[in-house]
Amino acid sequence: MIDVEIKERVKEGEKMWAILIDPDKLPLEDITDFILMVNKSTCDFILVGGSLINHGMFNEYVKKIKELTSKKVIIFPGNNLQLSNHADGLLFLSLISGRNPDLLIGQHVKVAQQVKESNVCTMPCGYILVESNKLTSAVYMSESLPIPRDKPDIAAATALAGTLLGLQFLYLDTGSGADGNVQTNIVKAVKEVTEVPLFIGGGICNQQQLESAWKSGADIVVVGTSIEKHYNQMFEFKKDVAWS
Ligand code: 1GP
Repeated sequence: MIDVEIKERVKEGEKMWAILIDPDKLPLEDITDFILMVNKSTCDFILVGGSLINHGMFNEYVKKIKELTSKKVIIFPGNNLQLSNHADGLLFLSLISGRNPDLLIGQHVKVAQQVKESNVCTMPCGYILVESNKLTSAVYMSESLPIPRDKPDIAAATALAGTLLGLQFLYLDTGSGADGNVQTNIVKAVKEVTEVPLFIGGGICNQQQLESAWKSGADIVVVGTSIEKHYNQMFEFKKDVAWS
């Protein structure tokens, strides 16, 4: 199961990265070429999801990706319609940085039975939005306030509360296409108080930012927009680096 695999790899000290695909930005007809490139990249996982998906073909989209790759596919849902039995894992996100009840528990209630009946490995994940230099879709669509960028203590307390409630993964995000990554002091503060696998995303666009996130405590760094704009950029991200 992918949840166990990630926990073991994190325990062994491995640093990983994932490519995020937003089905609204990459049309189904372009997916074959893109995934064939992803297969040659060093990325560990493929995440699929978005804050706003206008077509109703999410399941078909994930199925197609799985047919084209042996990399594990994890759903990173923007809402409860983004579900597919073809994925290896589902980040079952609770937006713990916000106070919007629908994203804390409401959508989960609506989809719980369907998730239980699916074959997908459910990964309970505390999703924490952090302020960046501009308003991102994730912040706007979630109707929630992000954690202020200069408040690592609030981020740490939020992460700790989430793990004490039993969440097994954490995801710190400034949102897709953010102007500014999650600050290193926030990542460090969260990593100091929790041991669960930590995803980081938002505005990562080069190897230096990837390594900086790993160094400050991220276990899995997620890259979406910069690769979506220039597909070849995926080959610039390396894993075999002396980052520690
Ligand atoms: C967004 O963390 C992801 O939720 C990835 O962000 O698209 O900015 O890389 P980018």
